[in-house]
Amino acid sequence: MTEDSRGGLEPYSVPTAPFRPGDEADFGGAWKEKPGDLSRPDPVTCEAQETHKHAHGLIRVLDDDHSASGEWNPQLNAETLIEGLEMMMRLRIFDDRMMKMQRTGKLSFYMRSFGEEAIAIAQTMALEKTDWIFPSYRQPGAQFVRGRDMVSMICHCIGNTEDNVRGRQMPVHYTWKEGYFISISSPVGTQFSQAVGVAMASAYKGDDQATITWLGDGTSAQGDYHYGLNFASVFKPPVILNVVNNQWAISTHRNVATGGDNFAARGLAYDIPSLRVDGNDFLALYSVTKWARERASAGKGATHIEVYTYRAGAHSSSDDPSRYRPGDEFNCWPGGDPVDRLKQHLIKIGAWSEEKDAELVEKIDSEVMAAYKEACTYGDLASGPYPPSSTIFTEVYENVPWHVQEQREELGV
Ligand SMILES: Cc1ncc(C[n+]2csc(CCOP(=O)(O)OP(=O)(O)O)c2C)c(N)n1
Ligand SMILES: [Mg+2]
Repeated sequence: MTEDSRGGLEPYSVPTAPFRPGDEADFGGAWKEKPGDLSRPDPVTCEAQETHKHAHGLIRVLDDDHSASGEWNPQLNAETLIEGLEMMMRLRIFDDRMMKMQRTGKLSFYMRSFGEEAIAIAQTMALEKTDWIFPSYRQPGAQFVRGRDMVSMICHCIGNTEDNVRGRQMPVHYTWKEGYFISISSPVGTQFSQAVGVAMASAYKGDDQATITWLGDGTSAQGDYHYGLNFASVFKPPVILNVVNNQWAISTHRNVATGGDNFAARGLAYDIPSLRVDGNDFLALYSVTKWARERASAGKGATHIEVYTYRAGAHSSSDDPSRYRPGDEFNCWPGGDPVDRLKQHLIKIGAWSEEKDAELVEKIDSEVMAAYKEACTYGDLASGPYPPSSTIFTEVYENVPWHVQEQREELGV
């Protein structure tokens, strides 16, 4: 019960966002949690109750001065870190180019990973190459880690003749069999229970394949999230369940998705070890995912992770965040910019420089531009060519049902 403005008691409360357009956003300054604060329990013997502090705190490795420390430091070599930085930069530049394509009518719709680049990239780098990936639309970066060709990704977004799903999916709803990367469904959240099911199948077959999946803060208010957690709790399959708390679900603030301030701790009620991690800290993300993967390999079941971050850009090309939040919120975010933080860390350890960084940006820029030009030779939204209409009817059913066959004949394709 909350007291209303008239002094009476209201039988419910309707949360609202802490800051609205015109307000000054204030997240309380630098993180209070420090890199060495939390121990790294043995992943094989760890029980859910031992992760109480990890679910309520924040696992960090990179400090505000860009040094790396604490038990969660994955001790990655500089080469691996530079690889991670390069993929994050590629994703950011790729996203910017795709948004320009959308704004000039060359593709219909787009969603950027801006501010969240470290998530899919660090977490996928911590996995084995044949682990299953069940992303939301905010983790296309996993495909860079698995080596997908950019031209093929752009062709999908356009839905042109070289689109590997022949225009059957919305842009950014990538699917890529060779990379074990499974397409999201547009109704958000379905990937959670699918991921748990696939992980159960891996365990049943005795494969050493784990499954990773992500959904957003807003989506975690749906039943699919809880069904997934419950099956994971009961059957203990090798699955890594991430809730990406980026503060917003389009225009709905994350405090409408959970009663508390915390998403990670909800996993404890399902008896699943639960961690909360700085989602803009490449090293911490890599480390928690390795930890979860070790549990999966040892047959210890699921790990639940809240990835704490901020959606720096608009929800999608159809959204205008200036309508519902202050324009400078991202600049106030204590987690900073994930790409810049890894870059600064590399500079600090003497493995990188501003000059090398500028060269890399230029190299990626021209790679993306070349991929974009090549993809457009297979067709763009404005002028085609498009996949033939007959593809509406092919590659879905092995035995085409009579009514679909009838529709195909009616269309005459
Ligand atoms: C079942 C369902 N309801 C609503 C929508 C429309 N929708 C698409 S994305 C989205 C917001 C999801 O926010 P969140 O889960 O926080 O993920 P984020 O976009 O922040 O990564 C909504 C409401 C949808 N696609 N499916
Ligand atoms: Mg969100």
